[in-house]
Amino acid sequence: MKKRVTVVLPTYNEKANIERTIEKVFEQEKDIPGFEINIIVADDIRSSDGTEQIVRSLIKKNKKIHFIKVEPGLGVGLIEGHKYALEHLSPDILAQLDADGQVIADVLVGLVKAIEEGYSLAIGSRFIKGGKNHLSFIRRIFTYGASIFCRLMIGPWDIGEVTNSARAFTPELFRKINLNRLPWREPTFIVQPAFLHEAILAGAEYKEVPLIFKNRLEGYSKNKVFNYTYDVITYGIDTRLNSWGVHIRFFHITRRAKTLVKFGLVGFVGTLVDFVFYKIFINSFGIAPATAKGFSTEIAIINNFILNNYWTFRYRRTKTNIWQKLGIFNIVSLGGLLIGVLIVKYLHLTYGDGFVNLFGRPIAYNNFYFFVTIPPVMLWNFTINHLVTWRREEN
Ligand SMILES: Nc1nc2c(ncn2[C@@H]2O[C@H](COP(=O)(O)OP(=O)(O)OP(=O)(O)O)[C@@H](O)[C@H]2O)c(=O)[nH]1
Ligand SMILES: [Mg+2]
Repeated sequence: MKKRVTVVLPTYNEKANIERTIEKVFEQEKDIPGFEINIIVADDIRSSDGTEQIVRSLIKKNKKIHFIKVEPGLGVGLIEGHKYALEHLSPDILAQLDADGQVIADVLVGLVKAIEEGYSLAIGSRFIKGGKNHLSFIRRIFTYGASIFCRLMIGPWDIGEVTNSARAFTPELFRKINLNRLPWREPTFIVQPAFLHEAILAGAEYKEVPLIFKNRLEGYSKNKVFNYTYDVITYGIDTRLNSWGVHIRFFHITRRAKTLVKFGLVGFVGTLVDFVFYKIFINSFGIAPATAKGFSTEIAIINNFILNNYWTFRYRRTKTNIWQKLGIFNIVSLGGLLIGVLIVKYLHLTYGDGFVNLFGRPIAYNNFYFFVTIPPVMLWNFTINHLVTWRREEN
């Protein structure tokens, strides 16, 4: 009876590479006698280039290939892939590789052998003898920078490679890893260093084996180096704080803060839209300030909904569809609209129409009425939309 190693290949638009990668992986079977290879392609639901069709046609000829569709994010692809393997394939070793042909597939042989030697985690590494990194200069700087930073902040010092997916581990180790703490659902590559960290906390005995990393064969990179840097730094700080006993979920907060920053920018644009229409309604149509504010805000609401849905909260999986969200967003924003209208009404009743001279120019009171409404309305909007409209689906 042969032992089985399952290899997860996460894909996101890899039609140009997936077939060759699968072939190369199966070719390694001859160098790991006693093992049978099974492949799980974990294809991102956003993949639209026909990766799925290619894999499905390969599956017809080869039952050792499996296919799952997964939610966005590299971490989701990897973790769901391993979960699938554990549920359906009774693997002896879990492995994972990039699907774009960048890693020379023979690393798999080294990975499997390390597990056979008794290690519970094998790491494909560009940092040890025999390993190579053929990326562009900028990307190499990132690889080195991330490595040094993670060794210092997260540890352990003796692991060089933290940012590559080429790894193998035992099912026992995988089951011990605290997936609730691992930010694997975040659509960022942080899962690579974070998984390593959690594996070590779970008691992994590790070994690095040489990995040769080329430039990708075809297709385009999904690695957003800037975002990745942000995440590596905040994750590193998070783990360091935790090791000092400061449990403030720094990584989580700074990732959420990204959302808050985006929401703030949308709010800013919306406020400009609101203000422009508010002034047009007052000056060109002679509409009273409070009424003008009501109409201009509704226009801004629609503007903000579109921006938030397709940008700020783009990756949020919610239980509601877009029309329900638009409805909820509108109801929620009506709260903000009401707050705005009441404030303008109150100020208008109290102070009336008038002008102040600012830098030699007369500025209408209604401008100030408008600006007073911004902070309370923003606060209301963010809180409620965060908690209600784009409420994360619970699992
Ligand atoms: N399922 C899934 N797979 C992904 C996602 N992002 C990347 N991948 C796959 O993960 C692997 C690594 O992604 P790459 O874009 O090659 O990242 P990289 O190797 O750091 O960048 P390059 O050097 O430019 O290729 C590839 O097989 C991708 O198709 C994702 O969001 N979901
Ligand atoms: Mg790649």
